[in-house]
Amino acid sequence: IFIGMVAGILIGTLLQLSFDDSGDLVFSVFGMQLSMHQLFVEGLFNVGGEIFVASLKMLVVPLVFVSLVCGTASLSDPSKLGRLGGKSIVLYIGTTAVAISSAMFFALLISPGEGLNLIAEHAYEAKQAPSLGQVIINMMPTNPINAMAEGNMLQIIVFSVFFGIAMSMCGEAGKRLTSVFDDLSVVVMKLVTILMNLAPYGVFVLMAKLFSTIGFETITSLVKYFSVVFCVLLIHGLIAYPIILKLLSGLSPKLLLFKMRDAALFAFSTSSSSATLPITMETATKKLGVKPSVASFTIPLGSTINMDGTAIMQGVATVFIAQVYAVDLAFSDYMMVILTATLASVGTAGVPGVGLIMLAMVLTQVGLPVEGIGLILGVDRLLDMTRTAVNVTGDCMVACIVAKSEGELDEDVYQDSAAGKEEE
Ligand code: DAS
Repeated sequence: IFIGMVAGILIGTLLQLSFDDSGDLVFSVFGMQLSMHQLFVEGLFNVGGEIFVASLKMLVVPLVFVSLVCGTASLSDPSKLGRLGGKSIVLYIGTTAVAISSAMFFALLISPGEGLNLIAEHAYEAKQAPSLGQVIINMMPTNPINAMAEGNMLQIIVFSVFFGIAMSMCGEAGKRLTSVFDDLSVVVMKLVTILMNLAPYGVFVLMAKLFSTIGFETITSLVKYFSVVFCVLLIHGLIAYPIILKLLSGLSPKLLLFKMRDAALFAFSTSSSSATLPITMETATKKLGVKPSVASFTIPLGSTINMDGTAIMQGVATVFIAQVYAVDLAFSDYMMVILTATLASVGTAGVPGVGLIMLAMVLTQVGLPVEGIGLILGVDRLLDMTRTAVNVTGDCMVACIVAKSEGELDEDVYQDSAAGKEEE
């Protein structure tokens, strides 16, 4: 997968440079006039990339529903579910608060927006995000089929948990259904494995498309902002997470990061935690030894409410925009940013660019101009890729901590650096 990604970046960059130098070479194929851009960027890369991401997303709803029903039904006592949920949510919110606090600390230290008189070139339409109360009400599905059709992750989780609990209370009928769902789970996970084999090609076309169209010049005007977000993401993923994992579970951080690489590369390539969900689930269960009863709950929940990488971007962007517009934020404003960004991440799904919708909420909360988002839009795609990889890593880390604390982690698998390879 890594080779596919590097090859895609190289080919994409070369194509972009060739377009810049010699324009769009046109040649005739069977009498049709085709340009390089049409053939490769709009053709192979765009179509291939869209199909690959769509195939990943195709598995998300069946995977979450089937594995969560199995996982919930297999829990010996439903009260365990309460503990799982409580621990997961506390850890998700806690790591997000740590993420945004460190982001604002470094942003205030380096002041990326100081002295910049940038004008927003990109217009940005702020979408109104729901209030926390509305988010909690929205979690209850009025129509579970509709929730699945829309891919409403929180509603699918709620319905699956209720269905699984009811199944475990239905004696023989429940046992028969549980074995059906266990078999369905095997088939869905096999689909994930098949997709994993196509990953190098999918990642190649995604990266080639992106790097043949991304404007590098936008990065130069925002190099300080870009660097601060990128560095804090690395600090959070490579320093904060290992410390938290070691402190709370005693597990080896090196092994977690090593085994996360495929899922992180997927997240980086697709910029979507929810599209990466099937790979994250496979990583947690087959490579890290998290029992399906825990992974099937913590991973889907995390892909929706746990977005540490996104919170980091929001922390830096808020300070950056305040500095560019020369608005002095008080300490209480920074506290409000931490609270708003932490809660905002609960209500938004893991799809590309969702971080900007939440950023609009945060800026509004502290009275900063939302059009300031237009200043950073140009470099957001590359940062979205990196922060999605951090989001996904945080999901797996919490799954390991919760599983270990519940005695639901197979440490032999966790310690085995080759675990999960036989599947590929
Ligand atoms: N792309 C989002 C995700 O899937 C993160 C973001 O937009 O910040 O996690």
